[in-house]
This record gives sequence, structure tokens and C-alpha cells, in this order.
Amino acid sequence: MNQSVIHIIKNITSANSSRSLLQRFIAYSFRQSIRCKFKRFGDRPVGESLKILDREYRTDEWTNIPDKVIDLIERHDPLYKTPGNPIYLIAESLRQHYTDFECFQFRDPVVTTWQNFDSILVPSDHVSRSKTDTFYVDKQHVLRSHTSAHQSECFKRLANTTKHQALNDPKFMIIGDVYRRDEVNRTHHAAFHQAEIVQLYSEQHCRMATTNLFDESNETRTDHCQERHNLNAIRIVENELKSQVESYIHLMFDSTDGDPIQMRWVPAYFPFTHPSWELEIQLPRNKSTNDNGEDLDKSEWLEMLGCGIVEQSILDRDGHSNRIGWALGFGLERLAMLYYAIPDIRLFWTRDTGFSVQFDRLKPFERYRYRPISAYPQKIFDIAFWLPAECSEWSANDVHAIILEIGGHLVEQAHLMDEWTRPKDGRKSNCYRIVYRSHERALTNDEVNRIHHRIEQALVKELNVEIR
Ligand code: FA5
Ligand code: MG
Repeated sequence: MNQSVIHIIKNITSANSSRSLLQRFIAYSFRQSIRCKFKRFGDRPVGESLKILDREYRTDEWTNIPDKVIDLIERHDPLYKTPGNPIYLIAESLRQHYTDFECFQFRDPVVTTWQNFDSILVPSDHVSRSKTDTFYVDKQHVLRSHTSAHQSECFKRLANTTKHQALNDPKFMIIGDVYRRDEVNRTHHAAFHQAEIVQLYSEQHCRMATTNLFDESNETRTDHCQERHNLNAIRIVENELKSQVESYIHLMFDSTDGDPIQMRWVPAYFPFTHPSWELEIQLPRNKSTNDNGEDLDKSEWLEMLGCGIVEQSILDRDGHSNRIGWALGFGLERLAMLYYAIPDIRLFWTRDTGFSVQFDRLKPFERYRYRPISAYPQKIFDIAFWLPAECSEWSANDVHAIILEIGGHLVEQAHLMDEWTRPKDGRKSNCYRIVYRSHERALTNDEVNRIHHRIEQALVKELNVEIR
């Protein structure tokens, strides 16, 4: 305990303690408890060095990133690059649907406040700039709170390469991890993933041939159209944006035997697009529960993305004054949760192999329903054996069948971990890893040992192997 607290307590407990000391103690404890509370939320001493992905910053009164969040950034390859993760599969499905969209990835989530806010016209008093909403590295740097933070640099890069190629209008995608001081519950997490998808059109674009992009006589912005834009052109762009999204959602979620998925476009506001919308999807009745695990009724809707017509002043500034376009930002966790029926957003970050093994071999657009993993610990046992000398009819499926027959529902995973051929006589050895786990209780070593031993015996008897 801090020396000054001990000193004050000593004074209070001594016979001649005074009221003012007690008051001081209470005031001090109150201050400490508030300080501890903020500390939990990421406040750090000012002037310390803070390292994120090998870049060093100096903390100031804006710094509010908890170590836990830095751990998520530094943990390993981003989830969208990790094949056994549903976020990777969803990102891939978007890349396949939005063919020919150039894909940008920015590994480092630390951006300047200019990138995260000013570059996309977020007003200086906007709530998203506050320390309660955004993770600040220091006064000038934040963890990007959306992939829109990189729009401007992509526009600028593509302005140079596509300057003289009117028919090759920019279309690109930014996939990245983003961070927010949001509530944490089943559908919200401090770290999540977005795909920013953007397409621009120039007058020469074939679909635009019949209409002008700009109407200089249009001086007033309405709910449906920015000033200077030609409403007819905007309607075409809006239609392209929405129909591409809708076809992706139908491709993902519609099954041949059920009703098509229900979605709706809701008017929204973003400083960097106008008009703007959010897309909501109706949750399938039997798949959805609220945070208390109660079933939600059929009319529950989940927001999937925000989008709109890009503010023209951004395009003018970044080298595309002759183009108009749309931009959208998908929440990848939301898509993955609905697609694979994953009940909790926190699962994407689990290191539990009972989760990753379910997605390891899936392909994008391959339907799969997540099977909840047990809350009890895994027991991991290996079996190594020599294959019979005469093994022309050897089949790994027989090994799996025996493991499952004896281990039953206590076997969570079984896979061939290692194969080896002894050089001197060409004899083959296999090693299988079996992960045991129950949904009802923690398994003891003894009971798993017994099952494991029975599996070994069965392999010897049925398949003629020799345990090593
Ligand atoms: C944005 O982040 C905008 N940048 C989207 C955009 C891009 C608009 C381009 C216009 C043009 P929003 O805050 O609504 O918007 O987030 C977009 C999506 O991210 C949401 O629809 C939701 O699917 C997902 N999302 C938002 N907050 C969280 C969270 N805490 N946890 C998980 N997913 C989230
Ligand atoms: Mg939103």
C-alpha cells in the first residue's frame, strides 16, 4: 500500500485522530478509486514511452489505450490474414464478390487524428473525437476507429495511377482491424474489423454515357443529393452501390429451400458521405438471442454496414474532381456472426483450438453452422504408432473411426500430426493428436488415460499397428 495511505490510516486509528484527517482519508480514497478506475480504462502516466508494433510514442494527457488492447494489436497476424478464422473467410468472400477491386491493407492501426477525422471532414466538436469514444496513443495519434481513415491516401494513390485512364475508374477495398471505446457485449467489441469498399465513376464510364455527373446549376443540397451533383447520375451510383451489396447478401445468406433474407436500407448520417444509409438485416428467428440468452423475436434487425455518396470536396481535394462515387464500410464480425451462427463477438479472439478447427478447412461462401465449444478445459493426448509392414490398404479413416467409436462425444478433435518414414527400413510411423473435452464437466487425467489406452488397444487389435 502507498506510504502516504499507511501514514493517514495510522493517524486515523491512533487515539488523537481528528475529523479533518478522516475527511482527508475519505477524499484521498475517493481520488484513488477514481484514478484506479481510469487506469483500468487505459490512462497512463504522462511522458512514458509507449511502443506499438515497433513504433515508439510518448504518452501525454490524451493517452488512453489499455495494455489489453495493445496485446490484441501485437498478438499475431491480423485475423483477416489468419486462414482458420471466420474473419479471414468473410474478407475473402468480399474480395471474391467485389472482383477487380484493388485491395489495400495497412498493418499498423495507429493513424494521425488528421487521417481518422479531418481527412474525412469529421467536425472538430464531433463526439467520435472524444477520449471516451476513441483510443488515443497521444494527442496527435489514435487507433483508427474505422477503415475510412485510409480513404484519402487511397484516393491520392489512385489519382496518380488512373489519371489518364478514364475507363479504368478507381475501385478499391481496405480491410483492417479497427478499435473503439465502445460497449463490450455479444455484438460489440473494442477491436473489430471493417472492409471499406469504394467505387468512383467518371463521365466517360459506359453507364454514365447518358447523363452528366455534375449540374452546376444545382446550388442547394437536398436529402437526396449534394450540391453540384446531377440527381440522375446519383441515382445510378446509388443503385449500383445498393445492388452490389444486396447481391452479396443474397449470395451469402439465401438458401434454396428457405425464404430470402430480409434487409432494409435506413437513412443515416456520416460527415464524409451524403446521402448516407445503413443496411440492416433481419435476424433469423431461431438463431438470435439477446445478451441474457433469451430468444429475440423475429423483428430484430442487426446493422451490417454504413455507406453513402462520397462528399465531393474529398474527391476534389484528393485528385478526382472529375468523378463521383460511393463508399461503404462493412462490419466483418457482424457478417461472420450471422453467416456461421457465432453467438458472441468475443469468440473471434479466442485461442481455443475447438473454435479454429471448425473453420480451418472451410472455403469462402461454404456454409457451416458453428458448434458451441465447451467451457471446460481440453485434455490433449498423442498416439504414435508404427504402421503394419504390409499396409497397402491402410486408411486414415479407419483410425478416425476407431477414435470416435471409443472416445465418442468426449473427442473434440483428432488429427494426424506427424508422419515419418524410418530411413533404414522404410517403416512408416504416424502420430495422431486427440483433444478430449466434455460439455458437461472437467475431465480428469485418469478417465482420459483410460479412454486413450482403450483406443491404443483397439488400434493394435483392429489395424495391426505397433504402439511406439
Ligand atoms: C463507420 O465506421 C463508417 N466509417 C462506415 C462508412 C464507410 C460510412 C464509408 C460511409 C462510407 P459505423 O460506425 O456505423 O460506420 O460502423 C460500420 C459497421 O461496423 C457497423 O455497421 C457494424 O457492422 C460495425 N461495427 C460498428 N461498431 C462495432 C463494434 N463495436 N463491434 C463490432 N462491429 C461494429
Ligand atoms: Mg453505424
